[in-house]
Amino acid sequence: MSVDSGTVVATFGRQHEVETRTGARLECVTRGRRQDCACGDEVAFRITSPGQGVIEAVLPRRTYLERADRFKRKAIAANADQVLILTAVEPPFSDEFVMRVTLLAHAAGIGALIALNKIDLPALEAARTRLAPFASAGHRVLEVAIQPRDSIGSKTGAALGMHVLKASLEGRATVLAGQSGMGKSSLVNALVPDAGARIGDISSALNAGRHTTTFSRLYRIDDHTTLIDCPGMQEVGLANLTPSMLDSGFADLAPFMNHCRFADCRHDKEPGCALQKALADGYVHHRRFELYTRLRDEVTAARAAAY
Ligand SMILES: Nc1nc2c(ncn2[C@@H]2O[C@H](COP(=O)(O)OP(=O)(O)OP(=O)(O)O)[C@@H](O)[C@H]2O)c(=O)[nH]1
Ligand SMILES: [Mg+2]
Ligand SMILES: [Zn+2]
Repeated sequence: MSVDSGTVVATFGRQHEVETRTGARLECVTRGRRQDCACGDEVAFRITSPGQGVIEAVLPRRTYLERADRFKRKAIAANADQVLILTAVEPPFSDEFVMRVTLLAHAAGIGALIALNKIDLPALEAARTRLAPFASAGHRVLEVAIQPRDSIGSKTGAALGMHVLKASLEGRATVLAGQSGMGKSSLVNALVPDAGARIGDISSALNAGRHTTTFSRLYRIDDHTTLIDCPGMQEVGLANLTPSMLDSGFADLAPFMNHCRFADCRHDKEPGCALQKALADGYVHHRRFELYTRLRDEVTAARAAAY
């Protein structure tokens, strides 16, 4: 049987859905147990029976986004150009989650764009304030209302900010990351009309019956624009980062760290610490410094344990 190439468009554990060059879909397994492939991968496959195939090889990747705990690296997506981190006015998002994903993008050498969703809700200012440090660190922060609601919670009105968001996805492969309830499925449905992604209703009583997506999927927005939805990113381990990647990933703090008296400054109580001085002088947010030290300690501990 001949070998052809295609794109991995969905992963369910060890099962992968491959889109062939003619647009057909095949259910595929990987050949070796160690073969790891991710949504977005270009693969060489062989058809084994109608609708089924085997992935023979993963073709060279342009980029590879992954996360890791101290035991295992986990693929997120391959060949992506950027990550879109979706946050929302409500429910509250974790700035630590946002920071972790920007660091994974940094480690993969791709950009991270942030969108604040649900700007129709009243707590907008507080959410903006929490995202301000990311804008200072050089990330683009867009504001949208993908599926605005009225005061009694019915879907109403036109979406806001979608033209700008669409323009920033145009022509790129984008990984969509965000905590539960931020509006990822709503975004997929807005951009890919036949996607049919399930939209959970976080406001429903006790969150009962809420559908959460459990596998990654690549959606085609147009011929040269794709969106990879990656649910299940609740844990964003950074064990694959080196300490220097972490430092440079904090783009707002890194310039100060380079001026500490000691090259191995821990930015704690060392004399001549430029980062502590920047903090005291108000050039650095306390929250950013706190996040930095926490994530640095995690990265250092994970490396000490695993490598
Ligand atoms: N008020 C308001 N609600 C929105 C907006 N966009 C989405 N929602 C609602 O937010 C809730 C969560 O949206 P989802 O798209 O299911 O969120 P998700 O990120 O896919 O969540 P998980 O699948 O749990 O990871 C739904 O009830 C949406 O209708 C918006 O712009 N404004
Ligand atoms: Mg969802
Ligand atoms: Zn220092």
